[in-house]
Amino acid sequence: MTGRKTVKWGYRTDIPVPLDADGDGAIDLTTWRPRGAVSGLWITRDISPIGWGIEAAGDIPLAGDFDNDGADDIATWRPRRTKLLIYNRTGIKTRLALGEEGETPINRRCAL
Ligand SMILES: [Ca+2]
Ligand SMILES: [Ca+2]
Repeated sequence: MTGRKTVKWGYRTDIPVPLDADGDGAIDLTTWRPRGAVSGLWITRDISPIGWGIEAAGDIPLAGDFDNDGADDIATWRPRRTKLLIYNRTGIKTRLALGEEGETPINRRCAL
């Protein structure tokens, strides 16, 4: 199989979240590591980990270019409060009302 390679990445409990962290158009290896009541860790290759989102609050990780700067931002959707909690790469935090309890957010990126 040419053009493919296998890379060992993260822990078994990590949640993969495909995103383009640097805006170069290529997906960067990223996972969200749930840590109970402590902020979950966003781990992207070659970028310092970022603590964002709380597993114990039921947060669901997702990513998208919410500020339209060309690079994907990290976010979690908190179903109990129906809030999207966004953390962009410059450290700006935004909370948006979104959806209804019982819904499931869909990440627009595809890992393929
Ligand atoms: Ca990239
Ligand atoms: Ca962005």
